[in-house]
Amino acid sequence: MRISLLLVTALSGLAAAEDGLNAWLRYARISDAKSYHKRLPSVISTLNATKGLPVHTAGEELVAGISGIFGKKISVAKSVSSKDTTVTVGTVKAYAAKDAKAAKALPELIDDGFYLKVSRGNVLIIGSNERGALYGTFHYLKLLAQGNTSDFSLASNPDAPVRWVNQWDNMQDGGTHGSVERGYGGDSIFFWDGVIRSDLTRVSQYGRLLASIGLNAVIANNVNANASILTPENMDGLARIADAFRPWGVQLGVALNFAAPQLLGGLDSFDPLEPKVVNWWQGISDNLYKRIPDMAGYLVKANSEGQPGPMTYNRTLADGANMFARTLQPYGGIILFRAFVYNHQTLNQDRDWKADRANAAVNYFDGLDEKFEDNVLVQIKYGAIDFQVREPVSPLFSHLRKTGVTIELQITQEYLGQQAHLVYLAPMWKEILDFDMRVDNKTSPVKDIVSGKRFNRKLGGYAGVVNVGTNTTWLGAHTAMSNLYAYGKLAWNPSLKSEEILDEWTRLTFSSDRKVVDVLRKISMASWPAYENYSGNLGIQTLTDILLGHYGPNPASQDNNPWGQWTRADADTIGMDRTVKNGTGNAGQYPPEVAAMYENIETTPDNLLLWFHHVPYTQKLKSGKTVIQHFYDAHYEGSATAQTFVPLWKSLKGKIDKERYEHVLFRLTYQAGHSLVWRDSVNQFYFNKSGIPDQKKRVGNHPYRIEAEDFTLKGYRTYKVSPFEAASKFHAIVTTSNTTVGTATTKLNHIKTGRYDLAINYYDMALGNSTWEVYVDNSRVGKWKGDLEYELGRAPSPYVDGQTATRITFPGVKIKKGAELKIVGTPDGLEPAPLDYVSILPEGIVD
Ligand code: GCV
Repeated sequence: MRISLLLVTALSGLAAAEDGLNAWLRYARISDAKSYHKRLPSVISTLNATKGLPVHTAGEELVAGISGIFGKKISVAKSVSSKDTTVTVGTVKAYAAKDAKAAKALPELIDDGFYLKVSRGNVLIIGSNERGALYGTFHYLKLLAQGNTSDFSLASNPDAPVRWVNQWDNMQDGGTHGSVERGYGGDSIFFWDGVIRSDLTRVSQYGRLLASIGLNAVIANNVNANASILTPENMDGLARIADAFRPWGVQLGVALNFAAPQLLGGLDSFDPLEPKVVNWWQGISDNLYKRIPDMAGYLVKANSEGQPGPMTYNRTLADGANMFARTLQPYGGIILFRAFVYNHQTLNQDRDWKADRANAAVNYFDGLDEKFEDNVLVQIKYGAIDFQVREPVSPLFSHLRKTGVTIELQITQEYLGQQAHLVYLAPMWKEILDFDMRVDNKTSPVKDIVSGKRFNRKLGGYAGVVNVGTNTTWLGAHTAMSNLYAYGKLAWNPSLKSEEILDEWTRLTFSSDRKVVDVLRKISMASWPAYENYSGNLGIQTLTDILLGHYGPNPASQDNNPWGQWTRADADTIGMDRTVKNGTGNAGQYPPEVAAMYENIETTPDNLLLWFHHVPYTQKLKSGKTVIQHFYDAHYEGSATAQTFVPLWKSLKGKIDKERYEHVLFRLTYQAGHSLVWRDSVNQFYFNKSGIPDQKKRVGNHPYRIEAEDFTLKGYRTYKVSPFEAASKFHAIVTTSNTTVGTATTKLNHIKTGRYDLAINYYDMALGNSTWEVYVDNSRVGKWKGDLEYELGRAPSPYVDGQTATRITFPGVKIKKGAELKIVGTPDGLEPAPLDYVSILPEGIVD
């Protein structure tokens, strides 16, 4: 009963406003809908459907889809006459029971695969299993939603069996980084106040989205796991989550805290070789499977970033993983054991030129390949460090031959703009998946290592850190959902092209209008290169604040701490020397052909130059530019590209519903402003460090700017910003107290009378909601509030820094020569209405 209620709620959401909840499954009415009716089936026949299982769900989804897209009411029939055009859905087994001969003639299907045939209104959707039948149904509905009713047939099989989602949801708000660690779309849809939520409607809706892109399991709780997930009450709650997912063919898995036997079980040890510990875990697995017979398995982060693990007892990582694996074997479960193992406390950049976090995974896992149980998969982040804007593929992919692996991708944009910047990630993932590791000098693309093909392994696949939340947009921004869509699509078929995935997503999410598809393609395909250009290029990593929110610029934070995301930048040189000859030896962890390429500066691609080599700023790139000039130029180019997103999106006005049009416009406008913050911070930082001027004389030279500290101040005072580069000319102004209203005035004697874009750079901290008003000759041009912490889900910051720096622009303001410009800042809470500068920009100029 509970399950069917959830289903009804999920499906009835279809008619809701365009708030993003239905993402790409809107089933929006197609134009000229009636003209399709005769080409559509008139009844649905579900073979052997059981309520609460995917074939039954498929029937309901077909009813909802065909009614939504075409306004045609069809229903699931008990019996079907030969006169009806029918959509038949079921498993191979059920189909064979009905028509053994026809079932024999089906193409080969592996687990989760499906066969789909459309023939003059008759449709056959046969899955290798229930899940496959649902996947085939979604495939058919996606075609219908794009107006495609043509006859065709297709057999589709997944490239890899493991296509999982990892959510980093804490049991409690205020856990590591809030309710969802590195989540920018609101609170957890699973947990609240230490327990599983009673209303799991959103979980069911999430299951629907995941099933529609072929994803088959979810770890709902954070890898930084709280042992309390395993209390009997929470195990019951987990069973309810599994119930909510089951109709969608999505299995549930659990992230474990290695020390749970001690933390929760009251044992005096969590040594994986101690029988009492092993028994304790066996009891946990038994109890979980009693409640969730189809549980997918476990995810474990051990001996990393403060998490406990087997090495606490001088046991190997394999000893740890195998302990869990054996408890799962009676039930067919698997364990994903993370390769993200490193010590964040002992690395020392001053003492040891050869210290390197990028070496950790291979160092820890070497020698263990033969030792893992068959149901252990090692889960490897795509790069050797941590989800940076560009990293070489993790060398560990080439070391494990016997052990299955999953590649960990991050859909939530932790280091990549936190959904406040649009960054379409499929092109980056494609580069990684297509990268040829040349193991044994043979073709070895990462996608074939991951799927298991390259080393003949049965198990392997994908784990995507998604981190949706209660926001109706799921990820915090409508456009960020193209990344989730692309993740599912690539996990099913990594050979798809980024553009084709995107176009399909756009048509389903927004509109099939050619212009809409073109504009989203233009913006999205330009977005990763732009972000790389303005946030950290040449393989230097995302130059963000790694000690605080991982969001805004702060290059200095990379170095001089044990986190190991170093740049080793000094006055003359920059980059990590990872060569074998002279550096950390990391290049040597790759198979010989790749190692040779990275060892040699001549053959290292420019976009990874500073990942592998420590060079002077004056080092010439293959383009002929110096490293430092490339930095300057790239930051200008990247942020210039981000400016184009706004007019491109505006050209779609009227073609997108108002709610989503405004939502996306707001974010793209913000991104355009914040990309300038990135540009100026990083450029100022390296100009200051190297002392080498920009050949094009842009860096540090902004003729349209008036620094806030140069205004006449009343109730405001000058404030030295830290890090210095987060403010133009290193200073901002703040109100003299948090109850004093500040006024900053200046005379615009240097401009000609005319229309200008008035751009104001200010800081919106998470400590209050200051208000600013701007006047020209006492006439108010605008007023705004510092409430971005509610509008954007990105990590909040209480500081005047690169995370909070932002821009607001008032376009086309008429200003007379000699006019008085006045800004009034009213502090709120502890936010002192900070201001950095004002730019009076002639039309067409952005600076
Ligand atoms: C879940 C990075 C993130 C952490 C995350 C960790 C991991 O360090 O910043 O939030 O913790 O990776 O993947 O385990």
